[in-house]
Amino acid sequence: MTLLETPRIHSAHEATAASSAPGGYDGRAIPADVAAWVSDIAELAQPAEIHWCDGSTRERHELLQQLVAAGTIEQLNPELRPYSFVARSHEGDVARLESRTFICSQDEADAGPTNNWREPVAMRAELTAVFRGTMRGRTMYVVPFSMGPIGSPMAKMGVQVTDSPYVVVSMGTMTRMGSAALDAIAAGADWVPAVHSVGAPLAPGEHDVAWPCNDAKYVAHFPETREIWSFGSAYGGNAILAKKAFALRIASVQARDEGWLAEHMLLIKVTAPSGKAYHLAAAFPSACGKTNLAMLTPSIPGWSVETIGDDIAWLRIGADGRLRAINPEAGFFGVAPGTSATTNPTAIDTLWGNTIFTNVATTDDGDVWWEGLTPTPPAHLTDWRGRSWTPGSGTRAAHPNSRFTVSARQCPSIASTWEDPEGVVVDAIVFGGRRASNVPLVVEARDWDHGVFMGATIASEQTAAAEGTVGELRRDPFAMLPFCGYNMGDYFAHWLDFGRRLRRSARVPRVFQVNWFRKGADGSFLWPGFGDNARVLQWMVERLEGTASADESPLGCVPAADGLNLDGLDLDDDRVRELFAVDPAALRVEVDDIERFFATFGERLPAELPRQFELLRARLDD
Ligand code: TSX
Ligand code: MN
Repeated sequence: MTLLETPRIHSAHEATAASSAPGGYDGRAIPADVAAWVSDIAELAQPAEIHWCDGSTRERHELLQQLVAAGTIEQLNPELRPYSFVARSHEGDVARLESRTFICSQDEADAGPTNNWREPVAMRAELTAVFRGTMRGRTMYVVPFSMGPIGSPMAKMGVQVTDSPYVVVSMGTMTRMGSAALDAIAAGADWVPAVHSVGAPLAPGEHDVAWPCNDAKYVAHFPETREIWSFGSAYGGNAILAKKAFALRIASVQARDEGWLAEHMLLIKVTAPSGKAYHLAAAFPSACGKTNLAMLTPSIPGWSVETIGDDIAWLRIGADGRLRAINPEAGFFGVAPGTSATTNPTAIDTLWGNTIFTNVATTDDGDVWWEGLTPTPPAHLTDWRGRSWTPGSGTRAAHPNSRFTVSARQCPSIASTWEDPEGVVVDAIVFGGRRASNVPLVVEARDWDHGVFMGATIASEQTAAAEGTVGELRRDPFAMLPFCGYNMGDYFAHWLDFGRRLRRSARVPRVFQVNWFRKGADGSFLWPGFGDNARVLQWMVERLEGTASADESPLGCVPAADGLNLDGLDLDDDRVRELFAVDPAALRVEVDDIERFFATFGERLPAELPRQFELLRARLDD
């Protein structure tokens, strides 16, 4: 292939970089395999320039200025929201695209029935055609990053190339990005290559648009060669490849092969009035209030919750035989609508400044607004599309999937241990979903395998984080349906095997299932949720300590009559009964549905799972 334009290689520190390129930048050595790969991608994508990102504050500042000049982002009023920006995306580039997310394993069965499979050679050919010349007229940024604290035995490296400076600044917030990560790679760490283009080459002299993207979109993963190729979108999960594509889809495959777990889980530290602390890892499908739980302000005196992570956890059996976890991310990419001083005051405090908002509305004085931020909207806004908006217009001011991108360091509830390279010890695992019926407020699994069954049978009513019909019940095992890079039958087997390994070592974490969203016969939520969820955390902690009593139900252990702390809550006994009611007839229908869902995995489904639903059927018939 011939190059139409020879890429010019430079970094934020151009003088040293240009002279040492491609062998080094900022006076550092570029690992030969990274340099060779970058050169191959440049030959294919034909960028006008190559910029090696060092992750410095100055570099970020220059990129932000450039994004303002390009009209991609707009600076908010610095007196109201210091050093913060709003991005308005293309109207067709607002969410993850599951229909365009591909797992390209050699054998279709290794992708499994929950993924879109593409034959790798064919997909490679298709992507090569799509990427040819895709970065013409643009700068290709090389973004070395670490998932997990650099130097942690649990961290993993990657290098993303992208032609979107918006993606670079997002990666800068969400990962440990820059020279230190490249140094770790130079020192011999494995790295995952991730190629990203917005798919909008610029002809000479062509004026750029504010949010370049392409109608044709791909988020392709090659699990066997550990590669990611993403095209056509600059939006969050499609483009910040360190997050869903790497830290979940590719990492889940690495985890299977290396004997650990890469999970769609928040991580919190819960401290009891006694001062004793416990760590919980909790999996919820997208937009179930995971970030709210990760930043919970308990309503009950003496209890505290601190944040380790809000979206992804990597779990491993430590040298001491205990389950340990890190948050591989460095920031929050949270859903804005519904976030308020009542639902999540900690998030509101986190967002005081240094935040990039995407697809929110803006106020006339240059601040942000979204549905749910205040009980009533301001009299006039500029909506997420950039149009004048007034209340009662019948449209939403902010996009339902609008986001904030902010460093975790800014979170007032961040735990001092959140970057502990050894991870925190996980005492309990929690599975949740958004369920109007059938699922009680909290149930404790009878043992690990029953817990795996709970994880495998998570279902949630659809929200706006992905395409799909809002309100529809979707089975979302382990909240990993869109994020598991291999056959989920094998994934269940891996969880069961992981439990066997935990049993051989020290202590097996307890497993719980929660549902904050159960509705009564009158259609209203039965549980106040939010800060009162700390009452459920209290019961879990007391179960761990062996002090809380429980009753057996067909679904598992539920709090005994006086087991759950309801002090100061105005919740009548009938409502509490409804919250924990087990309806055998309705559950039998659900078990049939689970059986049909499990059947889609065929012979890859481990026998333990059908055994678990037969045990459940037997308990329902008792
Ligand atoms: O995040 C939520 N959590 C977890 C909080 C730690 N949400 C918001 C979900 C959308 C992202 C909830 N919504 C929760 C919850 O526990 N519970 C509910 C349902 C609910 C909504 C409003 C009320 C009560 C429950 N309001 C009043 O009762 C006044
Ligand atoms: Mn998520």
